[in-house]
Amino acid sequence: MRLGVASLAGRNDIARSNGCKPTGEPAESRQHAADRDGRSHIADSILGDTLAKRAFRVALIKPSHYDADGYVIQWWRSTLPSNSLASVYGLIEECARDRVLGPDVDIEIEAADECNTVVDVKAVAKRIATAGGGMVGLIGVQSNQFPRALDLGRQFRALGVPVVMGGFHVSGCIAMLPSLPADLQEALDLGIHLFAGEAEGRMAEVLCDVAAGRAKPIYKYLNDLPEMAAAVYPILPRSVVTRVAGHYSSFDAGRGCPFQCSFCTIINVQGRKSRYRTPDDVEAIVRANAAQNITRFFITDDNFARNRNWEPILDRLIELRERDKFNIKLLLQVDTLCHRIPNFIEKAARAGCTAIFLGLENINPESLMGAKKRQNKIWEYREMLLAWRAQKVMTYAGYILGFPTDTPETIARDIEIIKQELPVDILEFFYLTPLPGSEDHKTLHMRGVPMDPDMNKYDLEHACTAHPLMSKATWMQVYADAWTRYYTDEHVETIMRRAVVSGINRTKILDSLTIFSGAARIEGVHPLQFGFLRRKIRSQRRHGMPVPGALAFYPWRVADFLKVTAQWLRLIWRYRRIMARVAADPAARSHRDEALRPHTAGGETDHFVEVFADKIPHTHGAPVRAAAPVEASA
Ligand code: B12
Ligand code: SF4
Repeated sequence: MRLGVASLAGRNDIARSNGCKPTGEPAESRQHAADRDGRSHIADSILGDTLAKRAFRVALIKPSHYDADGYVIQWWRSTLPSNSLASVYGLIEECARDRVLGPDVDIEIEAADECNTVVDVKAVAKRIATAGGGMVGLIGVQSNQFPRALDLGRQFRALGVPVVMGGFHVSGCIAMLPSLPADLQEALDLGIHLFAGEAEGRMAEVLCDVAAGRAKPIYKYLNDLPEMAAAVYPILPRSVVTRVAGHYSSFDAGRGCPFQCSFCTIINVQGRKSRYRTPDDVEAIVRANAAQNITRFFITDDNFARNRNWEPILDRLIELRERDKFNIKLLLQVDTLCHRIPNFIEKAARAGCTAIFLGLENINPESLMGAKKRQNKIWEYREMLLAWRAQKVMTYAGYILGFPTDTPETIARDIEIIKQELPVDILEFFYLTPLPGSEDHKTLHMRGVPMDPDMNKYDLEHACTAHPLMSKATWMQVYADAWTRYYTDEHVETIMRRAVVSGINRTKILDSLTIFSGAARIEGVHPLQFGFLRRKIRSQRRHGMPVPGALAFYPWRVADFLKVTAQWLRLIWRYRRIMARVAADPAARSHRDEALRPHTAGGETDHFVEVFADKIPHTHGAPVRAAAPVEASA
């Protein structure tokens, strides 16, 4: 029997008998190559006898990506939730509620974030077959996750399972490039359907098409961005959320950012106009999660400060916290001008914000201007960071290495300046990367400048194109050195002292320092991808890499595990001792240093701003330029 065709034909029946509107081509012409070609016997046995059932099972998988050895980066517990997964889960749940495949067809859903769950491809395919049909959705696939997503898609296609893939790689490439890149074409050749744009209001169409065996190769909705008000909201079952340490869930309170940073993909996919959820929707999200005993949220807006509805949303969250006693804790992403918005920081803290991510990106105005990040005004950094600190909110700042004028010396100097003069807690480093979907990527692509063809490396932890002043080896060394330079024991102690005197939660700062200091250096992964207890599955190796024999793999894995665990234990022990010393020191409660010096708003210029005085353009509000640059302190 021709399995995949049979299963699609079966769904065809479901879709037709239940009124999904047909959209064109005859079913046979729409079968992708992989359907027409021979398929494995497993597929035959899996999908064989199940067509009579009236259920359609959707397996949502958020792919991870590969480490340098070709093993999937996954953990017993991850540290950050996937909002893409929650968003798409909410949309499929809506389709299930609305019975979009007909009154007699149950839509069953399962969801897995590969960062914290090992995906058993055959078992998933079997569950889909047992249900009577369905599909796999590869969710929120970023460029660095595309090779892994393709490998998963390849395996599911070989078993005859329909696969649809969405996310920033698909959307970014289709939004910015004049033609389809080879990797997206490879996905199409495997019979994987691609979805570009946002799926709110479009998911029923996709499900109906897949169920009817008439899914389009590409769904393109990039020029038609859905409104967020009253849109279906992100949600995940508790069993999925609890696989994230700290049981954080997520939602986006809005999309779109007005700025124009040239390395950013977001503006080219989600647009520059602020689209936002209503306070009622946000309350509904909080209540739905609280009903599952989940009250911690990562609000994933790239820039919550530019969400035009930030104030009524925060007011509602404050009400839920203070009046209804929901123990809400928030993690927000904001920009470096947010302190200028009256009441923003104070209200964020009252709404439960305990930590923020912000894109400091660099302290050299020349680099910021070059990347069109004009809104980052370094002479306001200290005031902004102190404003968050005054509210006991911890700050995580992203710092990009590899702007055109960066050299090992300037980077070393700048990190020392930050340590001494800026009251930021956690600094995380990234390579400047031409991410598909960004203006930078498009420019290099159009000019034919070589870029690494391996998308797995577009994780901001690899040098993906040449730097004008540093060789690749030097740039890599600079990246490795940056972590070591910032997270010295001495500076870790200073950050702890600053936290104690500012009343920032000690456990939180200790845990974050440990993770951000160790993730890149011990595990070889960026802290944003970190989790607890690394898993390496022998058989889940990158396509094309040999699966090692058990006798070679397990002894290596045990040695690897013991080495890494010993390194972690040493780091944990060291940092705990430092914190104990700081906590016991009465002087810590009155600690002062240059970074904590109160900002008087009296027009004074910070020392580091003077260092860059000749690079600051004549922008409104910039301090008066000093005659000559002052010697840096590093
Ligand atoms: C939250 C977030 C994270 C979180 C969680 C990941 C997640 N996807 O939720 C964390 C912190 C883990 C993370 C990490 C990283 N991230 Co991130 N992240 C984001 C952020 C801010 C929001 C994601 C989100 O929820 N978007 C909203 C959802 C609804 O949009 P969506 O994912 O596109 O999904 C919609 C459509 O694409 C479509 N869709 C998606 N999947 C599917 C599947 C099917 C079947 C269908 C029909 C439709 C469909 O429907 C969805 C609903 O409309 C985005 C920026 C952004 N604005 O999206 C960056 C972003 C996705 N991250 C990015 C990057 C680079 C990273 C990192 C590599 C490094 C870093 N500095 O952040 C790491 C590595 C992650 C890893 N390997 O796991 C880039 C990716 C660019 C690219 N070309 O790949 C983005 C775009 C930001 C940027 N710098 O430009 N990230
Ligand atoms: S501020 Fe952030 S989201 Fe906005 S354009 Fe710049 S990098 Fe992108």
